[in-house]
Amino acid sequence: MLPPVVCDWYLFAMQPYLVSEFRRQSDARRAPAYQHLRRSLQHAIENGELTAGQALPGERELGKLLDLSRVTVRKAIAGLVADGLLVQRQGAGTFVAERIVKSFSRLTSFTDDLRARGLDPRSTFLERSLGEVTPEEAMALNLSPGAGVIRYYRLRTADGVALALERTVVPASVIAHPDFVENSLYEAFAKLGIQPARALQRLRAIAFDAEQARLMNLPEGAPGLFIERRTFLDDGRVVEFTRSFYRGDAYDFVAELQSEPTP
Ligand code: 16G
Repeated sequence: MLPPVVCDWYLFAMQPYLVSEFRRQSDARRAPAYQHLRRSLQHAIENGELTAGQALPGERELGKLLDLSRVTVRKAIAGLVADGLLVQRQGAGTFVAERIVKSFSRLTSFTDDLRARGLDPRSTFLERSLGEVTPEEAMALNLSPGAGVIRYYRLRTADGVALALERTVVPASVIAHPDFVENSLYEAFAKLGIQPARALQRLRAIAFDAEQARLMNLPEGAPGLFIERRTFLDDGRVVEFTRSFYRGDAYDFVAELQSEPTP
């Protein structure tokens, strides 16, 4: 008699991938086994072997498949849950996150966040210009009146779905020509050897106005998240002043909080 089918077909389909990826990770670097598994699962998500909403094999099956203890499997999964790539549902198991879970305390880019989920992030430039700093931008970027700035207004999509609108201002002393950013701002920074070190962010709820809703293909008044970010280099220079309007139904923002030490 055939054994009962306990897994969906894709779990079988992804097993050879996971086994060979786990071997590859283990051969490539010396690290604890849970880190190899964590990377292997992350790569499975990035490469679309596991997609949003799919269930992971149970801890026992994963352990058996890769010859790992349940403690090791649990540790790897806990790391991916903390990264927002996996979610655990009481009694139901572990799933690839459907909403984009974004850490409020990690300095990542739109491109980083979406690539980590196996999606294809793109920018459509609605505006791209060189101009003179406004008083408000000068305050945000610590620039003197008259300084040059590059302004971008981008529609951000992932696999063709609109997820955000972003208005970014960068000092012209950092990026000299508007065309230098092709798709990702942070990739352009990296090409210039610029490493964002920290950022200040504020977030509030908004409703998309008629024009934004049209661009995002949403009904007017759809809920959104407004996030303002000022990004600094190690030497204190501000390299970015961005106002992002993220889709409220697609993102969860998470932050790890610590209690104040008692004096
Ligand atoms: C994120 C940032 C935004 C930054 C952009 C760069 C938030 C809330 N905002 O959307 O400030 O400009 O990433 O992404 O995280 P890029 O490198 O893909 O252009």
